[in-house]
This record gives sequence, C-alpha cells and structure tokens, in this order.
Amino acid sequence: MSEQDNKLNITRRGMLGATATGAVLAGTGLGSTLMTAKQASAAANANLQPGELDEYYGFWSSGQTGELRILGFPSMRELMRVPVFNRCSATGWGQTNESLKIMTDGLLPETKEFLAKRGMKTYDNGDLHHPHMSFTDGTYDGRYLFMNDKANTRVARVRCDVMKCDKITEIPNAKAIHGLRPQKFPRTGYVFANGEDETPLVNDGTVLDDPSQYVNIFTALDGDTMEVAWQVIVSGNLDNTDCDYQGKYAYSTSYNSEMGMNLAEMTENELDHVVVFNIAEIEAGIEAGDYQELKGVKVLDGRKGQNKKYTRYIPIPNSPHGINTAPDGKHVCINGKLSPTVSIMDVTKLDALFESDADPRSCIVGEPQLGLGPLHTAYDGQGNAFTTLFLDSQIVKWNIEDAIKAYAGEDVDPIISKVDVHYQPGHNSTTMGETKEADGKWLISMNKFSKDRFLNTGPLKPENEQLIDISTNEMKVVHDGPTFAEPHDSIMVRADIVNPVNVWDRADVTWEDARKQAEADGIDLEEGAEEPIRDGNKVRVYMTSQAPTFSLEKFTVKQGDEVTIYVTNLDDVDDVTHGFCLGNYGIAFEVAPMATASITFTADRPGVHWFYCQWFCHALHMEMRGRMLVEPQGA
Ligand code: CUK
Ligand code: CUA
Repeated sequence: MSEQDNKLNITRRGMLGATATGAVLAGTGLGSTLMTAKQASAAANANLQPGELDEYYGFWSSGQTGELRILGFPSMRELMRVPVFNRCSATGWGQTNESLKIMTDGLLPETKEFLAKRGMKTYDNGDLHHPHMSFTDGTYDGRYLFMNDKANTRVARVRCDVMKCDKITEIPNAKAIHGLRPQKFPRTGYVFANGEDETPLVNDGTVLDDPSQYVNIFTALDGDTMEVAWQVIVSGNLDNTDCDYQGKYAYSTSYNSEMGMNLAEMTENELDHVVVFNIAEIEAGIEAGDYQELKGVKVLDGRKGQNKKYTRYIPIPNSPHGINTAPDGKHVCINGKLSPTVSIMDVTKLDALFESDADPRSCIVGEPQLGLGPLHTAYDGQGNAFTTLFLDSQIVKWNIEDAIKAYAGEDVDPIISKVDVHYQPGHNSTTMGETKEADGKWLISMNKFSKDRFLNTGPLKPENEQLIDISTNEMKVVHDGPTFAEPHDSIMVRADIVNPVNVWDRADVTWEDARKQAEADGIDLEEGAEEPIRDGNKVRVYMTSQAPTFSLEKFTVKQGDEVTIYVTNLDDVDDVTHGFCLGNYGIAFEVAPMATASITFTADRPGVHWFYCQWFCHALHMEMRGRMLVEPQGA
C-alpha cells in the first residue's frame, strides 16, 4: 500500500469515527494530522493511568478452568473471575447452599443419581468456550451473559446486575454443548446451543458401536427460564453456531458431515456443511405435533432427506469451524479451517432456499482465499472482516464487498492487510463486533500458544491474547496479555451498557431458601440468633457480620450434628465483603455487602475450631474470628 493510500484510509477513518470538526478538517488535507493525534491518544488509552477506567467490559471464557472472567478493555486488566462450572476456594462456589442449588437444580435426574453414587452433588469441572450477552434489537442489552459447558453438556447464565451465575441447565439428549449464541432480534429470546459429539438418540447402552445410529442435536433454550424450548436432530455433527439479525434463522457449522469416528473418517469429505434452522417452521412443526418427546423435550427431526422445512444443508469447504454474522445484518462468514477460504452466506437468500428448494449453494455470494487455517471472523462495522489464520499465525483484514465482487468475476483483491500474531490464533473479537453497533476500534487475537513471548513458567505456558489497534488499515499489535487456561472466546461490550450494583438487594432471590428457613425458625436473617436452633440432630446457626465482628463469638454443637451456618453481611458499604472460613473443616465462602450465604456440613470433628473472616475488611480484620465448640459424642 502506498503512503498516499495510507493517508486516504486514515482520513476516511477520521471522518467515520469523528466529530464534525474532524470531518471538515479531513476534507482540507489537515485530516491526517488530526488523525495522527487521535491515533496517538487511542494507543495511549490502551495503557491506562492508575485510577483511569476502561471504555469496555471484556467478558472472557476460560475453557477448561470453567469460569467466566471480566476484563477491562483496552487495558486488558483482569477485573474479576466469576465461578460458573468450576469450584472456587475464595467465594465458596460449589460449597454454599446457594451455589449448590444453582449448580444442581438444572441437572438431569439420571445425572444426579450417577453423581450421588460417587458421593458428588454436581460435576467438579467444566469447559466454558463461548460467553455471549443477551440482545435486544440487535445489540447488547446488559441483562445476562450465557455460556456453554462442552465437558458436561450444560448452558449457564450469569446475571449482569450482580455478576453471579444464577442458572445452569444440563441439556438432555445432546452431547458436548459447544457452539452457543443468543438470539439477536427481536430479543433473547432463544439461546441456541449445539452438541458436538455424536451418540445414539437414546444413549442407554442398547446401541453402542454402531455410528449409523448416532445423531447430533441442536437445542434452543428459553433465555428467560433457561428451560429447553425445543431440539432438532441433524445429520452430521455440529460445531459453532450463530443467528441472524432478523430473528428468522440460526445456523451451525459441521466439520463431521461424514459422521466419522476417527480423524481420517472425519476429514474425508472435501465439503462439509452448514445447517440452517428455520425458526418459524420449527415452531410451526411443534405446534402441529411433528415431534417426539424425549426426556421431557420436544425433539423434531431435521435430518437430511426429511423433506421438511425445518433445515437446509449448505455444502461448505472443508471442515468449517467458526460462523459469524456481520453487523450489516446480511452477511455471514463461515471459516473454512482445512480450506483456506471463508464462505460468505447472504441471509437474504435463505428464504428462497426454504421456499423453492433452490440450489443450497445459491446463498453463498463470496469465498475469498485468505490464508491457512481460517477459524473465526470479527468485524469493524465498516464493511471489513478480520479472520484468524491458525496455521499462518496471522490476522487478515479483508473487505466483504470486494470479496463478493471477486466471486462474481471482478478483478479485485479483497485482502487489505495481514498482521503477525504470536502464535496460532483461535477466536478473535472486536469492540461491539457481534452487534449492529460494531465500532471498529480494537481487536483481540486469542492465541493458543505464547512460546517465547513471556518469562518461562515451566512446561505449562500461558496463552497470549494480543490487543490490536484496528483504527487504520495497518493493524498494529499494541499489547501482549498472558492468560491462564484456556480462554476460547470473548466479547467486548461498551461500558455504558453494563451497570452492576455495588451492594446486594436484601430482597434478592439468591437466598430465598435461607429466608424461608429463618422465617420457619422465627428468626430475622438481618438480626441473627444468639443461640443455635436445634431440630433433632440438625442445628442452624444464624450470624450476621459487620466489620470487624461476627454477631457470635462462639457457638456450640454436638459431634455428628448436621450444622447449617447462615451469615448475613450487614455492611451496606461498597467493597466491604466478609468471608466465613472454618479452619480444618474445609469450609470457606464469600459474603458480599448485604448478602446472605450459607453452608451445611456435619460437625464430625470434636474440639475447638476457629472460624474467621478471610476477606480483608477492616484494621481489625485479624480479630474478626470466633469459635465453634464441638462436644464429643456421648458427652
Ligand atoms: S472453538 Cu475454541 S478456538 Cu470452542 Cu469457539 Cu474456535
Ligand atoms: Cu470481615 Cu475480614
């Protein structure tokens, strides 16, 4: 690209992004000077000064760690970890009655039974790949975040007002929920989630090593109730999913149209496919009773050759992976993985596919060759796309309209520029990039390998997530960000959309069980009780916390009692979180301002056991402790 081109591009960018003055100056040739100053300030913004706030929230997956992470963006400072599918030593997620309720309520009955035999209440692990926010009218609405668990076939929801998980649903019939997207229009609505692994439809052991009887399942959940709305049986497996801006279609990639059971079989076909789901037809099918009920869910048959209007299969080269709808509301990029191409699907051509049985490939309007290993595509909202090239270790910036022209035979090169990333990128995401409000400021490249980019941490190394300035055509890597295992995907949301509270509302549903139990015991959670309430061998201890004391300095129980401890934090103050940690009982949890949390355990160790606040809350935090006295059996 010539220097002249560069200047022109910079100027155009100045006009798009800027104030009226910027636009006027751009026309006079002063624009590039102005833009240089603006760029300088953009780059400076990536390194925020102490006390400065970020412009965007970043919501990060953590793969096999199983949690959601919140980052500030563009500083890439990690702000918070929200435990979801994992256990958390700090917050007691997976220990407290409140978290266990969320982690177990949505499990299938057969899973509860299976885990109980292993002495477990819920799965200990998860594999969280895809966090996405709820939408209203094509953009984020700040209500919820939804995320998948590939490991144990679950979908979770995080409330954005308190940034805590409030629902986890195990998906019946499907296996290994991977791709996940909330409906964009008119609102979420449905949360689409697809299973990656093939199994018999009824997986009870009657069918084993007979892949001809295996299927894969596409699921729509109701984002408000987190219950499964319907499922569709498909041909081939399912990988990633997305949906349109019209509320008509969802679509998923399949890399195993072969239904192969090993690498050679799975990669045999030159063409795999994208399945398109016709939401209105599926709803009509359910209305008409064209389904079988399996594990309480209405399951439609959308396999090839059913001659129904639920699905269409579009051949795509070759083992496609990511699928991403552009902010223009029209184009969808399907990333070829084993093919160096990205296939551009035009969603306005999908109606014809369902109405007239047109050639399924008629909705493909472009297929640029971009480089080796295209996995995921992000957007700037100005007609450009950014695709990760896993094998080339690059991001390629390209123009969608130019790619369409080239496909139609015009002599144009859609590729604008490439930048090296370090190394092997999987997902990338741009600021507001999966909404109609994509703003083209920043891109994050989520690289699977960091190799030599950081001080050596031994054989296990962090990933490297690189911040790239995309405000000009020359993409510029401005920051390296190491992360622990193993974020796959992220979204960047304008900070004004996300407005969490500072202090819990005492009426919150999270501790409604505790409230009911306290009422039954004639206790006010906000006051606590001076003595434990005994009910046979069940003992309930009601405590409050107010820096730097617990309302009880000691309580006595008997060895073998089933003890429940409720702690209500009465500090109605920003950031005064307390904790409750019971030494040598393996018990610890967080109690944020004005929250109640509780835990139930058997007091089977006699003796003096100190409990303490493990969240530094006051100058006398060390003194914030007390004793549990456990009388030995027979005493
Ligand atoms: S998948 Cu990880 S790099 Cu699970 Cu979103 Cu593509
Ligand atoms: Cu309360 Cu530390």
